[in-house]
Amino acid sequence: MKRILIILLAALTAFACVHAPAPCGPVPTGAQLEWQKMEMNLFVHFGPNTFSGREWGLGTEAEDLFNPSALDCRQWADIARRAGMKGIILTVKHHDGFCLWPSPESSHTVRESRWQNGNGDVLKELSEACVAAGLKMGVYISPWDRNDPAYGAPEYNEKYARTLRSVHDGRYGVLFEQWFDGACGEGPSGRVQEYDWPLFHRSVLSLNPGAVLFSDVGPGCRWVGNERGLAGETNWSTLDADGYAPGAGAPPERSLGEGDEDGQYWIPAEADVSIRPGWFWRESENGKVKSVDELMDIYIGSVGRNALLLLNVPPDTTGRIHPVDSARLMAFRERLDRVFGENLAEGASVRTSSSFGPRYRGGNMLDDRYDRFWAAAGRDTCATFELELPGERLFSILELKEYIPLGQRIRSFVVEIPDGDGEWRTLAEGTTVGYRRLLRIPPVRSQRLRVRILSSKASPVLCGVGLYFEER
Ligand code: FUL
Repeated sequence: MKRILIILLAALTAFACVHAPAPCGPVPTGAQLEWQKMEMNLFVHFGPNTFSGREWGLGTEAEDLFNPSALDCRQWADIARRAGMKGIILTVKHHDGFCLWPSPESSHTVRESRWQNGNGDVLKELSEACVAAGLKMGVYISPWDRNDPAYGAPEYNEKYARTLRSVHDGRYGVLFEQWFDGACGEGPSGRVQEYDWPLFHRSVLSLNPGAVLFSDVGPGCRWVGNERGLAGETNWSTLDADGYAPGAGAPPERSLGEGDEDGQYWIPAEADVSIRPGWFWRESENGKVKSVDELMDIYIGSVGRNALLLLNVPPDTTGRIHPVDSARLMAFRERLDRVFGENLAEGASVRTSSSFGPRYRGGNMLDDRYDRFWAAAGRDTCATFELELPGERLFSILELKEYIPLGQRIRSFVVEIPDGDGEWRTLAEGTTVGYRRLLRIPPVRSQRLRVRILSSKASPVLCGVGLYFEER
């Protein structure tokens, strides 16, 4: 009898495991999923340009130009953490070639400068500050180098690969992202380098397999195609990257912003933008720091469109983030908390057109666990769900989250509320969802709301729904 019971139990468990929604198309790796969950990171442009006022250094600057009077990476990390960011990416080598760490591969580094008598190491200071603040750290190491005499010759590729290895070998901890910039110009010899991308990728991944590699075309994540921090209204995390390369060979701006619905690779978008007009700090731009309203539009247009936001806040010549920028970031955080602090859909009852089984009910969308989701029945690609809130609520943003380990599926949906006659009236329309979609809708007071998926590549799988009110 006991044996029969055990066999029955095993059969039931096996059935439950098999009877789960199947993935659709490419899916993220574990590292890509963790990366996407970071949502918003701090970008830090810092180096000789901070002192010269240039955007692209020439590579001929004296090392002594770099001399921050009161470098404070803990301040950067503290500000990033309080703003709600999860990581920091620092330009440890921009196009001028100057290295913010004593790179063994270069003679144009902090070691050759008078800053801290040549004993300083910004990368080390930042890695310690990130550990203390509980943040992840990533690096921007420009392949284009206007200082290195080898640039433009085949041996430069080897040298650059060694540079990558010397940063990713663990001495600065585990780095979550490697930023490969697309800009590629002439070096001191007047020649342009032909990059060996497979070598560069191998060099990082062999030592740091969890690193997400950024470039115009991934492979870990892709540039969003503009420097305004905005993804397409439609934004697929899949891309047809074959035949394309970073830089001049990149796909058109529109593909980068929107992805490709049937792209073969999972390469989600990263939206980079500066809080100031330039990437580097400049005294003359202290009055041009983006407003909270502008930052909010950027947030909705990036995080709210299935992209990761990489917001650049460049330190000044002291080596600290300027008070104007830090105050703006804190005000931005306050606004985010005010808008998203309370999910007005909480406590709602959820009715769905179908569900894949008892483990995949609509109510799962309202708990905070990412891995508990509503899955519609296998053929229900035009599924709907309806929320009945505990009372009337005023809201102006709808949030939807797809459970992306099963792929990105939804192509389009409509949002409806009942009118006075009990008929459903369309309030807004949306296209893709992805990891997180924030759709601004006309402010409305209602107790009921319906989302109708119009088209989906496979039955929808949603792990989150939210309603929020934003004063505008
Ligand atoms: C660009 C660079 O040329 C800019 O200087 C900046 O670093 C930006 C983030 O990427 O390609």
